[in-house]
Amino acid sequence: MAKTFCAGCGDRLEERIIDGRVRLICPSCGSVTYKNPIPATAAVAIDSERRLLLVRRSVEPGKGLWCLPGGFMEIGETPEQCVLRELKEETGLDGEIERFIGIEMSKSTVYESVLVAAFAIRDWSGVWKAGDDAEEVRFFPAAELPKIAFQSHLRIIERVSTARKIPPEGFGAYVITSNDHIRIARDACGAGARILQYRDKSGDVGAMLRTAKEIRNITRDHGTLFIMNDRIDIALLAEADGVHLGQEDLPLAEVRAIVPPGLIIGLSTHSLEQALEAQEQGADYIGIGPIFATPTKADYPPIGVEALRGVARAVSIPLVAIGGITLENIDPVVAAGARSVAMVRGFQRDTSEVVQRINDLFGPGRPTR
Ligand code: TZP
Ligand code: MG
Repeated sequence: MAKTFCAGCGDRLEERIIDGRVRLICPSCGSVTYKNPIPATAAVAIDSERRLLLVRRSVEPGKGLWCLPGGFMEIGETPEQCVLRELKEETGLDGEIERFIGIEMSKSTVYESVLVAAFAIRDWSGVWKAGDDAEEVRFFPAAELPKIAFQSHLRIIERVSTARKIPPEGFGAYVITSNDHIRIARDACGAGARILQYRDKSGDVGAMLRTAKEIRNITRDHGTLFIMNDRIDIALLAEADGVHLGQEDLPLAEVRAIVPPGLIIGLSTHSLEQALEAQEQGADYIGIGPIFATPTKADYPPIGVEALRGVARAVSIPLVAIGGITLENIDPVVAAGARSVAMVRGFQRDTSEVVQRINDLFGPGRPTR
């Protein structure tokens, strides 16, 4: 849909450099025709099984591929009105705006450049029925998404999906900070840790927030996932990737309801029953332990590697073995099916070397569960 003719006098437009940019100008009347991205919206609706609502496109561009429900804004419409109208037209569903997710841009063969404002939708209801430029409506699990028509939609999905952030083969070394949190974060990230948890029981929340922000910068620079232990407020304020909850913290479902979609929620479990329950509740990963006796969690009886083997067989979500693990006793833990190993004391000294040694243990040829 290239702009070729002057909308005012119909003469053929010419390209000319104006203010350092290539502009389209009419040689007859001198008016400039500007090219701008076209504003559109996209809806992110997730069902109780955390599947994502997609529609299959019946028109170009991207005919036959899938995308988020959405479309172009009409004059006189707010972005919120637009996304709810498009949702209704394409899927038959009514919904409410939960929150603004963000803006992503797409290059388009037809429209040149599209600006997509994405909104999370809650309390959607009605009977799904494809309409308008959609020929099919379906909910997809995050791990089984079809080919997505637009780069902007893919990036929006990446923003809201936790499953896409978690490596299917596990994290390898799951580093938990203690004492000198910043130093451990720097060394661990520099050595290739894929995930780092900031665990601070000091109770000084002001100092914790400052440390969390610093750890956010370090982890971001290295592409390491940053998980905040216990504190949802600090996780959100420091823009962590996730929060790690214990059995005595706020219930997972309640936390899920107040955090942005895409925030990873991990849960500590201490038995097979708790692990299955955590999976059922929709935890993104589970910590299981203590495997061995540990002064770091002295009140909890160790569950042993046989119990770990049972849990590794029974659950399908990522599993992190924790508690009393050292480089000396890690082999049976790996053999029992752990694909990730978390330590507190174990990362206090020689952090870089220990991270590398543990990551190496999870290379090709490791035991599978
Ligand atoms: N949860 C279960 S055991 C444990 C936590 C936080 C502590 C692990 O610490 P260490 O020093 O690696 O034994
Ligand atoms: Mg805790």
